Amino acid sequence: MKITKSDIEAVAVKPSQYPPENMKEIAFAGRSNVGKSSLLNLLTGRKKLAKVSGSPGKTRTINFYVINDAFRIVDLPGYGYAKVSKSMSQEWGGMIEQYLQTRDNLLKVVQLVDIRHEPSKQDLEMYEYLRYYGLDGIVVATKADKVSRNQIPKQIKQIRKTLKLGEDDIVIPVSALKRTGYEELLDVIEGLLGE
Ligand SMILES: Nc1nc2c(ncn2[C@@H]2O[C@H](COP(=O)(O)OP(=O)(O)OP(=O)(O)O)[C@@H](O)[C@H]2O)c(=O)[nH]1
Ligand SMILES: [Mg+2]
Repeated sequence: MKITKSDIEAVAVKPSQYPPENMKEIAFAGRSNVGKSSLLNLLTGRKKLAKVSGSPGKTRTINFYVINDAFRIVDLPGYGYAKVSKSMSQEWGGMIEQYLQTRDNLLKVVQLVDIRHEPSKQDLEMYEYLRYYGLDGIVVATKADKVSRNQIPKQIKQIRKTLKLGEDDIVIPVSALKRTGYEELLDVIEGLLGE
């Protein structure tokens, strides 16, 4: 699949601001600064579609992007930054959780983790949450340019172990900097949309 058209459709903090459930959606989740917005820009080939920042907590709303007039990618705010000490459920304060729980046209959530680090406790909580709702199965390991080529399999193995991934779950190393890995993710998304 190639993305030839992409546009922001809605910015929401509550369900009344969501667009209608008339297109399938794929959401990006992960801790602040992991590279969710950068991944959206990489997939769409648009450098400035989503705002990216070196300091965590850039995306604070749920942003809906229409892709090829056919489906949506939803860029979620990151977790694990603002109120580190609070539990996941408190921290989400409803916004992300509400979206994940109520959105009938949500197909899958792509969970992003930084390839350099062992997934955090919150990453694991997030993934287990996704598993509970049947939204799991796709993990993107971001910032693959930050580790040497031969480190990649080792890091992926650790991600698989820590997140307790099953054999059918996939981990795709991606670099927004080097623009690598995204074709595989697009193929996976295409497969999901065709199911
Ligand atoms: N080296 C490298 N840096 C990256 C990559 N992807 C993202 N970054 C950098 O990581 C920082 C955070 O990227 P964002 O895309 O804003 O992260 P985010 O997950 O959307 O963050 P929040 O909106 O705060 O949740 C920025 O400085 C990006 O340039 C990558 O593949 N390689
Ligand atoms: Mg962001």
